[in-house]
Amino acid sequence: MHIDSERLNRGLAELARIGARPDGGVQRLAFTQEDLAGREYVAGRLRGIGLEPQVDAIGNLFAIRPGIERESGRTGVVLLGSHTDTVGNAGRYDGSLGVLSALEVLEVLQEGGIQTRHPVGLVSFVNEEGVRFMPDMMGSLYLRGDLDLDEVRSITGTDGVPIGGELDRLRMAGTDSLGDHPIRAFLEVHIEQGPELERQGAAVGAVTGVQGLNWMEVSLDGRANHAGTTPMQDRKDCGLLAAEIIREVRALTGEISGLRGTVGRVSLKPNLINVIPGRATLTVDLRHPHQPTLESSSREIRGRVVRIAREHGIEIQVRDTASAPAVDFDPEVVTAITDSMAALGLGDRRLVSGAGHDAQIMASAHPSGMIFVRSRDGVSHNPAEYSSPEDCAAGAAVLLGAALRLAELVD
Ligand code: HGY
Ligand code: MN
Ligand code: MN
Repeated sequence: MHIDSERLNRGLAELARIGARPDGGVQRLAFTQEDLAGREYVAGRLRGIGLEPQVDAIGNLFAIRPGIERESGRTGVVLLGSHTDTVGNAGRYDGSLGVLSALEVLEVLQEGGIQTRHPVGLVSFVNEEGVRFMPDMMGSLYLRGDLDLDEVRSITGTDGVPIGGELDRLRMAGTDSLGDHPIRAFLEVHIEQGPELERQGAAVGAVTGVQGLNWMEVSLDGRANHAGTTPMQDRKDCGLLAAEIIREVRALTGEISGLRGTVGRVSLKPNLINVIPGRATLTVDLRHPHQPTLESSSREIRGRVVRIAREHGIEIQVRDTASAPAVDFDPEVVTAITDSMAALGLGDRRLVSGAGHDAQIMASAHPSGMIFVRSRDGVSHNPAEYSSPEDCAAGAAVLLGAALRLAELVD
């Protein structure tokens, strides 16, 4: 029983054509036509192997292949998957590799008529990236019950559009419910998006946990004024304050070991050459593997930016927009992964994820784990994102082995 590398990598190329950009990147922002087309591609592939795709009320796509045991409290679905939505101008592997690896495992089971004790399923979560609609990891948060349907539908995007309107416009919502199925374990294949596996010369690694993340949105309200007539000391310049906040985030990362801080989005208003920015909105993304340190760092940066704004005489609002605590993955699931790696002669590398993932959300409700695939130069969220066909196939092969261990192959 082997995965078909050519089929897996052909799928990556086909999916990358959906939302393809002239520079070789891909863009399928959540709840857009491209996002829907990507999900319909996966649904079509599921039908092609005789599995009925199902969709829940916010667009999570899933399919379940029955085991020989009826689902009950004692058994549950070994769920495999990730996401197919992307950031802006993304690469073609982030998320897609996990969904297509899950599809490949199901295809191997179907074509081999393989029987497992427990059901095996695929999920493609909506809006993992959270770049248009926050919070990120929205599909898995909804499955976990952190968000209800009305909450999700009322969330407005950076473009002011509500999710409910997009779901209706795209007819992307369904009436099925993944939450009706007990889940035995969740497994996610994902590119590492960092430099560790490449540094260690390893194609794949078992992920032992994920660092925590906190997102904030900072809104500044100063005073637009004439760039030529306004004396420097009389200005309430939100552009200057935004720059000082960016510096302060970087400074804090120099004071706290292991803290990563990013100001990824800055928008100035009115954003015109001869007008002092009267308003500004910026995002702060903080990450740390030790949850108490992440929390104290978030409090610290919040206090600092409020103090700096006061010194400028500028109004400031800081809003928490997403948080995913640091998690450790389930030892039984990690062992199923490392046993599968060993059986394939793929080493025994273990690592903590720097990026957030749906598995991080799933881990607090179900035994979960992740398999990382080497990223060339550690680059991601960039059209230059690349993992070799061999490494992608290795990731899917480890997934097959781990899934069979958890779903219990029936001879
Ligand atoms: O932000 C992240 O870590 C993930 O790519 N959503
Ligand atoms: Mn991802
Ligand atoms: Mn991502």
